Amino acid sequence: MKGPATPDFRSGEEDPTPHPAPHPAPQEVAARLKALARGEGFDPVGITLPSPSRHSGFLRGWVEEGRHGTMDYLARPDALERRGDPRRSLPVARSALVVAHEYFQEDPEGVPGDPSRGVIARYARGRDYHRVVKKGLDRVHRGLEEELGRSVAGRSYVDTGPLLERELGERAGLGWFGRNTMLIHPRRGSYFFLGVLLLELEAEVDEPLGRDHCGSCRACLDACPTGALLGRDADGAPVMDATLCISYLTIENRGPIPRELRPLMGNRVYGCDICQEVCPFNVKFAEEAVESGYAARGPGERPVGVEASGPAGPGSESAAPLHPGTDAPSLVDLLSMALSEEGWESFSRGSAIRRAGRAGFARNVCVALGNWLSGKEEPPSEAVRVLAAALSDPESLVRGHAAWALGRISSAAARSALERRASVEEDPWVRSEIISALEESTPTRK
Ligand code: B12
Ligand code: SF4
Ligand code: SF4
Repeated sequence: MKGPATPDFRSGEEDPTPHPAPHPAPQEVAARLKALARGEGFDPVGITLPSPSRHSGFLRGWVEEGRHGTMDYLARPDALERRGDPRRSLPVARSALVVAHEYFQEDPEGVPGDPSRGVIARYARGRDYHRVVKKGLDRVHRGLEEELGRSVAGRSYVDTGPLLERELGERAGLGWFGRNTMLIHPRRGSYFFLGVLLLELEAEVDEPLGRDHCGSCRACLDACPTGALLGRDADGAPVMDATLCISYLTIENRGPIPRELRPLMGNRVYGCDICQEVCPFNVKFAEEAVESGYAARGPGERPVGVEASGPAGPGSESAAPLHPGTDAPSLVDLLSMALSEEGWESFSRGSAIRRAGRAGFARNVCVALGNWLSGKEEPPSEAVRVLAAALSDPESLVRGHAAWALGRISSAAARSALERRASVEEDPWVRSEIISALEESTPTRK
């Protein structure tokens, strides 16, 4: 029996079976990746091997000491394993592209100097960076596949998986570990997000900077209001006690803020930039970010690129704004917004701020109000009114912090709001906050 005719390719007949394109040279992959990444606005960019972490022992010790607080996603055994080795996330990975996306913006007039206004950390004033950076990385990935004419296995991460992003960034030459634990670039500073694209293709790697540029500077350690930065350990690793960090307390922490730390937060209602603001590398090199999506927004506005959900949503001509902006918002307006689900939904849509949750954010604003009002001779009545309203919030977390804030005010109105709530409050922790607040408050003014 005669089999099917065998095609003779040497004769020029076309091969019907698709053949994978040959492996491109590592130098070519690196050059293409970097050009594509820069085209997306990422800068600096670098490449490293997805090899095991040199510092997973440090991470384990840090977690064992409880420095991570309640961030259980850092401490789970499987997550520790995966953080220690990027190939646990993508076994075929042979290279890691690490990109920086800058987000610096000047503080709007009013913050941080005016204690009646809330300070939102720069990184969270505009559009959620996870989406912005991830979309950019995915476009780089697709662009590489198009240019090479083949599919390339890969996965992108922006604080979205168990990778030690700063360590990968350090290895890819994007910066060094500052005493404030940030990855700092010697001519750009540290106001940048990191994103990582793991790829199956080999790519030429970059050299780490290999030098700590902090020298004898200790500005961040001296400026941190809560003493969260503990300096370098015997091996030179910068150590933070995250349970003391305002960023942790206002974003990741789901429970009450320890009483002794509340006064140290000032008017920081979401995240904290202090240890970056004082860093000489930011003072000298930080420049307004090119990415417009990260810009602060005014009352009723959504982050650039985020669509409104309904026809009469905030920002539309017909409706009054449901929420304040992220540019020096008044604390009273912030708390009024956060006491309503609708206001919170509108304010946090498309923003990284959503991570704190409504109750967590309201908690933070109550603390900032308490810090502002404790120094006031005549507390503004609208501030006392909104805190009194927060005493009836469905979440005990909000009620307890509102009680603390009212206890910092020496007015009869604050005291009577506390007394009224004391007669109906059933939650034991909130009751204890009300009792302490009543002990602390002295009714001298109306
Ligand atoms: C958990 C977390 C936090 C926690 C803990 C922060 C911390 N310092 O660990 C909290 C909530 C406090 C936090 C705060 C902030 N965060 Co954060 N956070 C993370 C997250 C998810 C994990 C970090 C982590 O693993 N921490 C555990 C510690 C042990 O790891 P590490 O900091 O990488 O520590 C390394 C060094 O100690 C080093 N090391 C060990 N031994 C040795 C020895 C020597 C000699 C040396 C030099 C180094 C060294 O190895 C360790 C492991 O890599 C990352 C995203 C990610 N997946 O990586 C973002 C990330 C680190 N955060 C980021 C940002 C922007 C912030 C804030 C600025 C936000 C804000 N404005 O409020 C603040 C900054 C506070 C600060 N000073 O760090 C960026 C940082 C970008 C940059 N330029 O560095 C990241 C990378 C997110 C992103 N994708 O952009 N964050
Ligand atoms: S982010 Fe703020 S609280 Fe946290 S370490 Fe830096 S200065 Fe301290
Ligand atoms: S403030 Fe000084 S010590 Fe801190 S990270 Fe910057 S250069 Fe290093």
